[in-house]
Amino acid sequence: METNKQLGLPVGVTLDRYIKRSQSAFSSATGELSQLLRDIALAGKIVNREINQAGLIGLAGSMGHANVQGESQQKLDVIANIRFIRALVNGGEACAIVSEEEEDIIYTGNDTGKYVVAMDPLDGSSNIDVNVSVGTIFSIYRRVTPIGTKATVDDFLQGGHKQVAAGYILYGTSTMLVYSTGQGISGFTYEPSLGEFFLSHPDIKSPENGTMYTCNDAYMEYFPEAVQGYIQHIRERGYTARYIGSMVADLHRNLLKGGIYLYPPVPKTPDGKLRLLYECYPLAFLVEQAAGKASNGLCRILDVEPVYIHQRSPLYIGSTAMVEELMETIQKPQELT
Ligand code: FBP
Repeated sequence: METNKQLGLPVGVTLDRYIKRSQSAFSSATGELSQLLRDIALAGKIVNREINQAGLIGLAGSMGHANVQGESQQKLDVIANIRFIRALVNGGEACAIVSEEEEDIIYTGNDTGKYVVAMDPLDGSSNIDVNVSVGTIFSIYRRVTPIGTKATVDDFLQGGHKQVAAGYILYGTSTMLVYSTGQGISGFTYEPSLGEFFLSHPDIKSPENGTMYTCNDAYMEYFPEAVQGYIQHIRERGYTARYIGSMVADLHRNLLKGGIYLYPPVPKTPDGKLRLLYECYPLAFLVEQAAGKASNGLCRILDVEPVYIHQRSPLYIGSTAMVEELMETIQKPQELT
């Protein structure tokens, strides 16, 4: 017979409660960043519902034209963009937004807002229609322009170290929100019947090393020679390849199990494919909080100088030992052992 203890087991710590507790650790905290994180989580819940129902409510498929990056824009790219912008406009904490789906800075009308947000509303768009995991990536900065004035590009080009928070939402076998405010990184799993994110992965630490590498193998012959050498070398060591083609899903797997994600420069994208402000910086911030590493092949991603809002960068990110070995190989290719 069940004891009282077994009945009514706690369901867990909600994201809301966790944000509140984290905020109380900072006497100077005013709650605005907390509210911003809640606004992003709310938009994530709505986008999650629309992704799940896409095939039923005509949300699957392409818009039939390209986005500002010249990539085919999916209907869900547009919807996710609308949902996150609306949540940030209504939330009132963000004064401006940079989105992968928009050429220019989006002004929310909240000039009194203390924060700006850079985001990739739906990453891995090529996988949306085939029911493969996709994600949202966000990066938050405290503005440098005076509160009450119109934000400027300077608020976005502060550099990766100036992020006050970053995270991703993974729409996968379950939907998870993983974020950091610079005091470690935790993951929350969405419970749709309660409409709540619950703490499921407290204080994530990425394994120091791994045996999995993640890259688009079709471009191997175009990768820098040292990178080809490194991949050939770890293959000989018996490492395995995993590539979903949705960076958030690939990164999340490697974060928990150990591994390295590589998107080197290739002739088609000589500066790298991935965008610095809303893909590389936030994921580097998170992975470093989990004791991993992220580089552009020459320096830490967080040290890369931002010059313009849709700037691209090569990206090598994941378990410390793997990224370090790759960096050594890039710096001294002849010393592959
Ligand atoms: P989007 O944000 O436009 O989806 O682009 C990023 C991305 O889809 C990553 O998620 C993924 O890792 C990579 O591009 C796939 O690129 P490729 O199709 O060249 O392998």
